[in-house]
Amino acid sequence: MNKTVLVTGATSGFGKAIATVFAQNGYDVCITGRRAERLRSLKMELESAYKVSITTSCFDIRNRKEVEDAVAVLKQSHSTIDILVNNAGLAAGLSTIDEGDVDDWDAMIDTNVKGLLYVTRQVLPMMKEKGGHIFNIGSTAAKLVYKNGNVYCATKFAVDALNQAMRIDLLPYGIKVTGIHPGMAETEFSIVRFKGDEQRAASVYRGFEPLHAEDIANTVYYCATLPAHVCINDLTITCTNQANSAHTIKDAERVNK
Ligand code: NDP
Ligand code: 8X3
Repeated sequence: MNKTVLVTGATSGFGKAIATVFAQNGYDVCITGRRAERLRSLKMELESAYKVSITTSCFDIRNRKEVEDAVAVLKQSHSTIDILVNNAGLAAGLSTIDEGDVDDWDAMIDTNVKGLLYVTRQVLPMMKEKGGHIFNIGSTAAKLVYKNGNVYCATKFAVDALNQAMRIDLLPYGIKVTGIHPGMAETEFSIVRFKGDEQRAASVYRGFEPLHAEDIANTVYYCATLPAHVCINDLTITCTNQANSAHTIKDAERVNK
């Protein structure tokens, strides 16, 4: 029987790439997100390319009842979830704390922190018996606050704290917990942050090669396939032109172009 991976936020970016790499390697994958059409087309694409079963589950991770109902449905078709990738998340806006939009703050806290907790709480009973592996997608913003990043960074610091807490609490069950902390990656992340302004979003990555979603997917897959006694606790991954969340250079600034 194939192992099963549940990936939140699989309609785009990292989540879509993570679902794809696991399907390529023979895992059954449960894919979630709010955009039903994207879930349907990814299911068709992966099932026609690989001999795996893809289950779609469309819900808003901020809504506790929707999360509970969705995982209850998954339980009817899957006795176990071997790997949970808590990936769904967003940044909304970029401004000083005194000018921040409170609705943006709610969206980030509700999605990046509370949504991750809701899903984890519901999935854990499906993992505790046999052990498993939880990946929490944090960020370089979980390690160093940057200007105007305030609440987004706070949510990712919270994810980092939850990585540490889960690792302690889940030791008795043989559940590995890995925090993955990517730097700048050109997904739909900045389009969402800048509310659909694609030009502003593209300008974030101009002049250097950022991470690609596949770089993170391959890293998650690597961590997931290590021997049973080995757990990578925490990984920070940036493109070569980025040192941390506050220091990135353009290719033109490099001395050895
Ligand atoms: P994308 O915007 O491309 O993907 C975000 C995913 O999250 C989508 O599938 C989206 O699905 C899902 N999502 C967002 N809100 C909700 C919600 N309320 N309910 C359910 N699903 C939701 O961005 P990335 O792939 O870049 O982001 C993935 C994760 O990586 C996030 O946690 C982000 O903070 C983090 N990250 C991103 C970095 C980057 O530079 N790109 C760097 C470091 C971390 P849908 O809209 O269909 O609901
Ligand atoms: C996403 C990358 O640099 O906007 O976490 O914080 S950044």
